Amino acid sequence: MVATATKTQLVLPETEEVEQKLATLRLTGAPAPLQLGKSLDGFQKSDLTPLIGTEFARGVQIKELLKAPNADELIKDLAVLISQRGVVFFRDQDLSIAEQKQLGTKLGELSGKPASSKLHVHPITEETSELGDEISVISSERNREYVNPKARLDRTTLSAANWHADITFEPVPSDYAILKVHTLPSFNGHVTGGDTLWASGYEVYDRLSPSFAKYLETLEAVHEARFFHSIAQALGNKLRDGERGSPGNVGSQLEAVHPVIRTNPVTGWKSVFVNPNFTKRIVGVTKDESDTILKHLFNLIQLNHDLQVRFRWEKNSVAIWDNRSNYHTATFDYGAEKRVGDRVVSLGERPYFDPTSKSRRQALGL
Ligand SMILES: O=C(O)CCC(=O)C(=O)O
Ligand SMILES: [Fe+2]
Repeated sequence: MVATATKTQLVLPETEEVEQKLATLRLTGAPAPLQLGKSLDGFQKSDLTPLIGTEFARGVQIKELLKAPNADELIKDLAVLISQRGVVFFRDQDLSIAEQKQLGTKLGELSGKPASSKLHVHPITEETSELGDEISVISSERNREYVNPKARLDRTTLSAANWHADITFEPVPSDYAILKVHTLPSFNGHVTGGDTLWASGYEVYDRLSPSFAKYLETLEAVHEARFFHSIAQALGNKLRDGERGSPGNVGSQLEAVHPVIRTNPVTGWKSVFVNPNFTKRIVGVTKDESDTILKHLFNLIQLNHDLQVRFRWEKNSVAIWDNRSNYHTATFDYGAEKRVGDRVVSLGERPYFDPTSKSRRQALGL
């Protein structure tokens, strides 16, 4: 059973418009968790760690899955697999932008996302973007454009500060994201560097004591990303304040309130849903309490390498992850070289907490 989305109060006055839009939308996902079917059984794949990450064998092409006579069954099972394993990898993909967008759309549609949730348009995507509104180009060169060298001493030197789930500042955040990296840095003559790491929010939940978990289940937190205003300015782009893939994602406030513990509608499992990049404040407690609780939750994400997986990219590797219950972070261990990829982020349901849902370990009887 999936509970209806809880009503949350956004904190800025101009978000009233967003609140009204949200009230008109049906924003829950599938009525019950989905079972993983057998359609992908014939494809060779291996789990990269016990907790998170599965890699398909070389030769499996997403393009072929999309074209297969049982494509809907395959893509639905792929969605369930991604939601269960957190992130799934494919090598050597011959995948066009159109196919990447088609997959981004189908993963959510076939696993029960609300009809009003489409592909996300990032607030800093330029209006004349070559690959279209729904593609974010992840580019090392572009990153360098908006880093102000004068602010060097104000930036953290701790790489683990950048763990996040994508776009949680949106009232209707992401279900899945698909990143294909086609240009990679090299060192000593071979491709290396720029790995990405993912962490399991399901396991973060499972590391809480039952009484603390129960308390966190009553809380909501503010997610905010107004730093994108200055990035858009530095890039010379107008911030996208129209509909960003959902009628619920509009305006320039870039702020939302979400439950601290979230139920994933596809698996039915609970996860911790706060992240170091975007979550600023737990609502209804003192600032000191909020800082202390968030610090502990961020530590669980950042300091537990046994709930993380690290992926070494090759040219045209593809990663697909579930943003509802996982975190990720890039690695900037390369110099002036180019690293470029294309990313599609799809939108899911309005985050909710279902008190009857189970933790991952509970559900798997671990
Ligand atoms: O560049 C990467 O490895 C990941 C960047 C990122 O956070 C994303 O694509 O959502
Ligand atoms: Fe990201």
